[in-house]
Amino acid sequence: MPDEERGPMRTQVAIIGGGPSGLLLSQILHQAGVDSVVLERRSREHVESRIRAGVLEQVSVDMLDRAGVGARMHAEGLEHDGFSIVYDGVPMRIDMRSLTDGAHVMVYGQTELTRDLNDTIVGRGGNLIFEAEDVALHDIEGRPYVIWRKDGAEHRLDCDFIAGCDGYHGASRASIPAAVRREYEKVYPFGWLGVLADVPPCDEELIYSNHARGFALASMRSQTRSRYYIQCPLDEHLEDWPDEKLWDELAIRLGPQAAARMTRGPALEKSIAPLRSFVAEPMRHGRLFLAGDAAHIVPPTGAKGLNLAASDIHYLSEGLIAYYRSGATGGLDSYSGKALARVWKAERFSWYLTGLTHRFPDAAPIERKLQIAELDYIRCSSAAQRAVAENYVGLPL
Ligand code: RFL
Ligand code: PHB
Repeated sequence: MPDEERGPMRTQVAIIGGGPSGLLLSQILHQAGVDSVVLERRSREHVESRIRAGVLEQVSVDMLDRAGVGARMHAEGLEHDGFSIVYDGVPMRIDMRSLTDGAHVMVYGQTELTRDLNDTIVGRGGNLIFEAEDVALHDIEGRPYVIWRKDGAEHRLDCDFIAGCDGYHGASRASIPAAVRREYEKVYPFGWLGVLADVPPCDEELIYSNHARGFALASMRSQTRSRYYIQCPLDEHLEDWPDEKLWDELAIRLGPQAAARMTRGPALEKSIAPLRSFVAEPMRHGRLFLAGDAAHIVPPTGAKGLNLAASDIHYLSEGLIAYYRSGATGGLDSYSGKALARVWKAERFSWYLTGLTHRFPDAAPIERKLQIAELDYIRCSSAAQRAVAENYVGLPL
């Protein structure tokens, strides 16, 4: 029977967007007996093939475990105790484990995490609708509902709350009236050109390099799959970076030690992403709650984007579950404030690490001197190293 004849669907929480935030929220709510429907604009194949983040903080790992989706991550993910920052050609290792109370990070691709969440939700017959077009949010200050189109038909979903998990370009943030929305933004004068290749990584740990030709990062997805990035101008074209030229550039920027251990291979994927710091406040309006990239963007230096999506979902799911258990609205009322307090600290760290490791085209000579002084200070101060490590492994919830 067509939906129009069945009447509108109903759920407790309508989740817009089936990226990491939306999927994780759906799973955590399900565990607590709260009903949700996820509306995702793209196909499952498209969502699972987007190459993005790769580093999970301990608090994100713990959340995925509690959500019951951590098994493959523990079997296939790589635990990292440290990373290096190279400048003036010499590596400086930040030993996260010894500088914190034994904390580490987990290298596990966003593609894999998304697949694990999709498998779990689809496997239990969860309500996850792909290829939902023209999603529109209505009456968010009253009795909310969502309208979308799929296969040529219009559908309607009535709900108690809407979770806007639809990323930076989604429909949710734009549904909050401009008069109550404050947006803070910084656009950096460069982007990252990323390459993925089925070759072993050049090191056991990540290397962030500040080089005269621009920043470079050596990262990985597994023992046999590497992910590298170089800083590039915003108007750079991928056609101008054939594989060999990119490997040559990485070898120069990462320094001779890494270059000697770097294995070259054909690129599986190449892409250019602009760098931006962005926060929209507040993260709640009426019965709409924003989470993840829908509310904030960090530059990728420090790998905080995906982790902030997870911490938003922690606070939001707590508020929603408490509401459905007892009718208490305290957790929902404090959501925006709690989430933003953590978001701004990660924004600060991502901006700081970007400033420390990149070459700014318009930097005055004094700014380069100050950058070197800051790096030298970190090299010789365990207090400064501890501050970097504490933020990199992730601040407590
Ligand atoms: P996502 O992953 O963007 O998911 C949002 C989902 O919503 C869907 N959508 C809609 N659905 C319905 N109706 C609409 N109108 C919709 N509009 C959009 C989208 O198809 C999508 O499936 O946001 P979420 O879930 O908040 O997760 C956030 C993370 O994905 C993000 O923070 C990180 O991937 C950021 N990020 C990186 N973070 C890192 O920590 N390390 C990285 O190396 C890294 N690389 C990246 C990145 C983000 C990138 N983007 C967004 C351009 C590289 C890129 C290219
Ligand atoms: C990645 O592997 O994609 C990655 C790792 C660390 C970062 C950013 C991206 O800071």
